[in-house]
Amino acid sequence: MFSRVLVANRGEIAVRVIRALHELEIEAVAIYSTADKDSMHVRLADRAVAVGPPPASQSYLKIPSVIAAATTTGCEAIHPGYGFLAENPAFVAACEDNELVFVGPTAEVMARMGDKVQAKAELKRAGVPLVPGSDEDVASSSEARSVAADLGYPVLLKAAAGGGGKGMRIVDAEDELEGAFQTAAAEAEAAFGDASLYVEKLVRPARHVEIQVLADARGGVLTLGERECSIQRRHQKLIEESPSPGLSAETREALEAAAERAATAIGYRNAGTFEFLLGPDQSFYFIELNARLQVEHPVSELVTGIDLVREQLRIAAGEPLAATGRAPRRGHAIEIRINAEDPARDFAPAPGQITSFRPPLGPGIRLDTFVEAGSTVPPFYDSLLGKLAVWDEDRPAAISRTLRALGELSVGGIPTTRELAIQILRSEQFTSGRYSTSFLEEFGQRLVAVVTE
Ligand code: MV4
Repeated sequence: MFSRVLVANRGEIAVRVIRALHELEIEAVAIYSTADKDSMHVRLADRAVAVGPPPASQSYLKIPSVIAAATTTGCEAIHPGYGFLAENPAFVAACEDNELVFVGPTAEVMARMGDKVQAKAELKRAGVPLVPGSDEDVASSSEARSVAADLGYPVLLKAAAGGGGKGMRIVDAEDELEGAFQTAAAEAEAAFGDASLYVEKLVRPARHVEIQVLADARGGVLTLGERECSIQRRHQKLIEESPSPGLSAETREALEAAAERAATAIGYRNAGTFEFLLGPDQSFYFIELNARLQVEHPVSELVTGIDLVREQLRIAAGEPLAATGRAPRRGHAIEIRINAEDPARDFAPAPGQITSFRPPLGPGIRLDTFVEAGSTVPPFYDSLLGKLAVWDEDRPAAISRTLRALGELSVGGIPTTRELAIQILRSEQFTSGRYSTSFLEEFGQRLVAVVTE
């Protein structure tokens, strides 16, 4: 196992990775921008290296600075967390060039899976069901129009270099295609430097269900069940849970078998997530592979008892998985993202100073956060303050316990999404489990009105 590892991230995920390192008796080296010099991850690490000024492009995203922080401190490996450099093949290559182990997949697999069209083609060959669509990039709006005519409207235009909803446009009818094509291509070019688009039939209503896997360097694959991620707003997930209330045991096994086949077929190594859309008739379609640890990973940890970060480190160190196949699981887990956002201002980020902080505690509660009373939340990064993850025997008990914990949580000084989460958990649509990705579009206004009145 490694003896010293660089944590190339900040915020709650840097704290989370440092905890896993310390439990394995590995020294943790933090990096920080000047905006984060007093942040919790810096204080919990054994050493910390300044990498630049506040903008991420000049600090956390600056590959030479991050690599230098690792080499000058004698680190053997780098854990990227999520976001920042976690899915950047050039960064993985830079690690390889400097004899640093990247805690994640190889640069080669990452680059292949980062191209969504190529990822779909490889998974199709592995026998994984895909949404019907153009199997290739469409070169022009007229080609998109001809594919869409064959598929039937509504269709979705997606960026080949994209993911997470950027450069995506719903097209309800042919007369909207030209405009949607131009905006989606421009958005994709601006966000990814690549305007390539592909076309898919729109699955609606759909649930967003993802399968967590671990894969080792010898081809061993363990699946850890699903996370239901349909409660989201502008492609930002707000609540995740496992198991999904909308999945039959047969469909769950089919999804896990598909993810296992896919991981094997592409030679995947690391923790990874296969995203699927689930139709109301239990039909399912692969959409994307997330080749990293995800924000919502605690949900899977709570139902399986497996520490995903510890397993990532073991896999990166060349150790085989202790078990493969299906991880046993028990009970129900719910995660609530607590964001520094103002419901009265359409959930605009609301950084600032936290004047008081009371974390929820007690049975079945886990809080992954980097803030405490007196913390300053800088305006340069995402608005995630922390994640409340709750476990209980079954879904109704987990919902009650989550509401109890949200009642205990108190954040003073800045507005948060706490109250919105309470309204969602109390809604009939959520408690019944009958919701889709349209949940907040359909009920968001009403719930926000309750919060802001
Ligand atoms: C879709 C889809 C429906 N049909 N693809 C969203 C992010 C990215 N990972 C893929 N996503 C979707 N792809 C097809 N063919 C629905 C989503 C989707 C979604 C779409 C609009 C608004 C909210 C959404 C939330 C989750 C998934």
